[in-house]
Amino acid sequence: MRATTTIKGCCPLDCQDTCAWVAHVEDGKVTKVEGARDHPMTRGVLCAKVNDYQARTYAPDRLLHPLRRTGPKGSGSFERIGWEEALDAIAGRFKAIIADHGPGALMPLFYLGSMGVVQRQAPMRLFHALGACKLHGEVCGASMSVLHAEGHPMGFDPEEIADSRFIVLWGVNMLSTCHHHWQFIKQARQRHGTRVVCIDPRRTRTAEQCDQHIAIRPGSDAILAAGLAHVMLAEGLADLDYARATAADFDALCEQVAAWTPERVAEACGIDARVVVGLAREFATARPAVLRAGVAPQQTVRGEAFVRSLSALAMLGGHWRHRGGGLFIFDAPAFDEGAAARGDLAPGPQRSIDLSALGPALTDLDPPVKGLMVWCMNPAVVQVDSGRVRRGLAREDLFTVVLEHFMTDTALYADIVLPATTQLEHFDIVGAWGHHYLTVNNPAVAPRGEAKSHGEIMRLLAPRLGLDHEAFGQSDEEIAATALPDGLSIEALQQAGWLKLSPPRPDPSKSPVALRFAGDDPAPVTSDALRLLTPKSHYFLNSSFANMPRQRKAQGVPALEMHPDDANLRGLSSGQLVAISNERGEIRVQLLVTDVIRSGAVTLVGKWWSQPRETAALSNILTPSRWSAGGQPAYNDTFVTVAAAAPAPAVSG
Ligand SMILES: Nc1nc2c(c(=O)[nH]1)N[C@H]1C(S)=C(S)[C@@H](COP(=O)(O)OP(=O)(O)OC[C@H]3O[C@@H](n4cnc5c(=O)[nH]c(N)nc54)[C@H](O)[C@@H]3O)O[C@H]1N2
Ligand SMILES: Nc1nc2c(c(=O)[nH]1)N[C@H]1C(S)=C(S)[C@@H](COP(=O)(O)OP(=O)(O)OC[C@H]3O[C@@H](n4cnc5c(=O)[nH]c(N)nc54)[C@H](O)[C@@H]3O)O[C@H]1N2
Ligand code: SF4
Ligand SMILES: [Mo]
Repeated sequence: MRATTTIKGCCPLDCQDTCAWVAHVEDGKVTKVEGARDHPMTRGVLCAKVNDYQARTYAPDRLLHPLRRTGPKGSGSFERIGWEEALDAIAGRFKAIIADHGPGALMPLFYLGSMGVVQRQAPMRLFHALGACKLHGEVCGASMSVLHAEGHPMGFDPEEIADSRFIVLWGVNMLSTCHHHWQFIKQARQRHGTRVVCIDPRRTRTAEQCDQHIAIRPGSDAILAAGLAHVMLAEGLADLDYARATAADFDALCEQVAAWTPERVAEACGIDARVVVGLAREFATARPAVLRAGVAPQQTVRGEAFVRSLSALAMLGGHWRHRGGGLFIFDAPAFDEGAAARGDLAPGPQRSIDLSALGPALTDLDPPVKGLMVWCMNPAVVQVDSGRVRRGLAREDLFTVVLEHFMTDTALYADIVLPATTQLEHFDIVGAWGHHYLTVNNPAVAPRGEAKSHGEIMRLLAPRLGLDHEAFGQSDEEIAATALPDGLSIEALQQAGWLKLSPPRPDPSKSPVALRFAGDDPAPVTSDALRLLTPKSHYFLNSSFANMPRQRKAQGVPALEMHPDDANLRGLSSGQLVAISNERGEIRVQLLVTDVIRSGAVTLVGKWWSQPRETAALSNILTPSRWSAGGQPAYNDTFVTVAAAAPAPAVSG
């Protein structure tokens, strides 16, 4: 029998659950990863994306050596080079850019491909110390961050939801996107007979498990919220004392909802007026209710109106008074991830670029960005208006470095590609955006090939860039330690595996905030335009895993879901190839006629890559260069026409 050792680690992916795992190692190879049984969120199970994470580490198409571009940008022509050569080339080019254009011409770009503190923040030390650009903004939930910064509480310990008496899952597909939260819903149902309502234009696998599904017209959620408030005030169901204490402008609030009668709301939201009244009564009389909201409804030009309306509703109901009540969109353990980036190394003020607007950053900025380093993000697939992003990435005068596991659409545009370690091969600590545990990840095996951690890449680049501060000599463990709260050491965290670092439960009654209900109607729709929604897929994590055989097979092929009424109007039927188009471009996929999506909207699930050709479906070719006032990319303000497409002629040869 071969000896198996087990190593404690955790999932690095951008998901609310941050699962702890146990990696099983035989003969220096990870044979499986299992969810940690004793972790209060994970409880022994990983999700359908990650339960064979080792396959990602051992994938045959994994990047294992540095590469240099040899053909046109985007063409995929690269040659293998050594690390010395790659690092010298990057440092040489970065120094030349600084000499010619100043450090503000160098741009970092990273998001949440790994949520690890070291993988995310270590490279930022270089950019800060050089006085290069820094980043602000978010791709994902900029609206909730804006409201949070204003003082609106956005979450609490999700374990409390086991004691909620009424749960509204508002634009969240929990059973696909954060399924470890479902256990608390189950407990609430068992303990208290709690009813669960789902508000989503699509009948998701989550909606199917709820007591009621309200298939709202997308983009009209703030109006529904105003309608619920209208009924609560009209029927004397609001918690007026609490609302007066929390709202900076309570009378204005009442005025805003006066016109939103159930009938008017029903018309705007495409639902029944009785549903509005029923929901308002249940929500108002539960002690307490929780609004458990997701990300997609924020991803419009009016994202802040959505979040602000839900915050107002939770306060009007007085739900924050009780354990398990209030609004939950996100919450996180209390530690300071940003400290690991060492912003204090900056010699002076830095130019700051919105990380969610790479298209404008690369095509519009003056003075232009001349050097770009990307890690933990696949902007050529995930950013809005990806045609514009690609035009930027294709600029011959832009020098681009990409740190990656795979040859993604973004890596195809790189001048230099560096192979990064996976979570089984490096040390890191990982926070969460849906619970309060900070979890440690110990490396299970040595890196494959020549892959390196981002801490190591930082340590190797720093001296070449003339940076010699002690911050550049720190180990990955020391880099991680800079993010820990006072009194907590990496050793103590490693000993424990994970620690609950709960922030205090919010008490909105202590500091009034600006509550508002949005009054304006959702974007007008022309007769044949359909709203394109591009929600998360069950088997991919955004664009991650779209190249992995098991996950691809399980996800199937890209397909456009369309309601039978909309299909009949256009004479379209299931299985045929359709062209989805607007002024920015066109993509072609199979049609699936189904009533899982309400009429007026169509859904293309999943972030597919441009390769292989048979499953190419880059939905962000169609999404607009538009952001909410708070900087949220408006993925879901995408209007398209759909028509039959002749199949592309077969290529002979
Ligand atoms: N399996 C899987 N899990 C993931 C991810 C993934 O890609 N795959 N991604 C991770 C990330 S980065 C995030 S941000 C989270 C997101 O997690 P969620 O917020 O759950 O995911 P979304 O798919 O963005 O949106 C949720 C639901 O909102 C609905 N929706 C769309 N527009 C509207 C609207 O106008 N109103 C209402 N009420 N509903 C609307 C969609 O149909 C969808 O079912 O998931 C994380 N977890
Ligand atoms: N149309 C549309 N677009 C969307 C969305 C949508 O719903 N619809 N959702 C948006 C949302 S909510 C989000 S959060 C974004 C997500 O956008 P991204 O954060 O870009 O997420 P991924 O697509 O998973 O890409 C992450 C990349 O990081 C790489 N990676 C993972 N771990 C590491 C590591 O340790 N080191 C390095 N160097 N690389 C690593 C992965 O291989 C992957 O290519 O997409 C957004 N884009
Ligand atoms: S993606 Fe989310 S649910 Fe899946 S293993 Fe990672 S943290 Fe857990
Ligand atoms: Mo996200």
